[in-house]
Amino acid sequence: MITALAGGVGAAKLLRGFIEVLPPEEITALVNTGDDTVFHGLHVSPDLDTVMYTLADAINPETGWGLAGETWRVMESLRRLGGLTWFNLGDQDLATHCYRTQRLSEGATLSEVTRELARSFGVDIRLQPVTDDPLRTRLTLVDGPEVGFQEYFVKHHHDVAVASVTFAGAAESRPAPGVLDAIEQAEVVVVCPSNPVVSIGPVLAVPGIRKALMSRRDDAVGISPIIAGAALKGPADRLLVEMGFEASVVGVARWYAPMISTLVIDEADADLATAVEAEGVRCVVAPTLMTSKEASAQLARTVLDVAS
Ligand code: FO1
Repeated sequence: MITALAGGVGAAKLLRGFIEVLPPEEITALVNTGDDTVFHGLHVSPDLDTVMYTLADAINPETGWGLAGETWRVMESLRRLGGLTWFNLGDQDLATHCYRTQRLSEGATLSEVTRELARSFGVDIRLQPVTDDPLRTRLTLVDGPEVGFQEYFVKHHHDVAVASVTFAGAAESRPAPGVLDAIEQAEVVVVCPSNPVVSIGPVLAVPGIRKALMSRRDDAVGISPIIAGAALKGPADRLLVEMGFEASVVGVARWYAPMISTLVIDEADADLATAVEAEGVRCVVAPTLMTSKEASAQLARTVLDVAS
């Protein structure tokens, strides 16, 4: 049984690899909800949906989010109306948000709704929001304003300098039912190659999670989302530097050292293996670029081999 801490795209690809090598019922993904935002009155959960759509082989390959074969009639109509269109919601994807919002309004928890959606998409792993309580990543920009995650990531194309990151609601939030058990009972805990600051950061901000992870450090394996000093997708490298860490596998090792005993880094960073181990983290060098399902499956096998 493995428990994986997951953000968006990188985590989704690795989990897609894990379902090639393990029975899905042995996999629990604890997914970030700090990206969640209400658009047009609808509750959008980008990381939960990116993982779910990827595991269902339904992800939009062009964008890495939303659904394949998407149409955009609602967005086109909204544009004509002068509505909010900087955050693109495809017609099929909107159904997911309508369903989620309707069920939440009926009193269902985000965990329950996620289970129902995963079942509808034929996703058999345990897809688990880290908390059912409100959790919202907020970024204070160097030139002043505080913005929500999607404003930063999409509206500003994460191309603005960040002074600090906070997680609104974290202090009052509780791990969703079963989350702490999933960390305590896992044979292997995996920290997926997601953004350490704004994807894994919110997960660690939920009270109780960090402590539970630290108690499982010996069985916890991380995979670096940084290869050769850069993030594959998104602002992980920028944010690490802005938070005072190196944009390198050494910076990632330092960020995760309290929670993981092993860090898997790409062959491109083999020369930094010693520097990673100087952070008190065992270093394993392996191909980490997940350019295909087979590459994802191979990385999943590497993680399981390393952990055993
Ligand atoms: N990312 C964008 O860059 N532009 C978008 O218009 C956009 C829409 C969108 C809709 C649904 C969804 O689940 C994700 C979406 N994303 C979009 C990605 C989103 O910003 C994610 O939070 C990031 O991928 C980070 O995880």
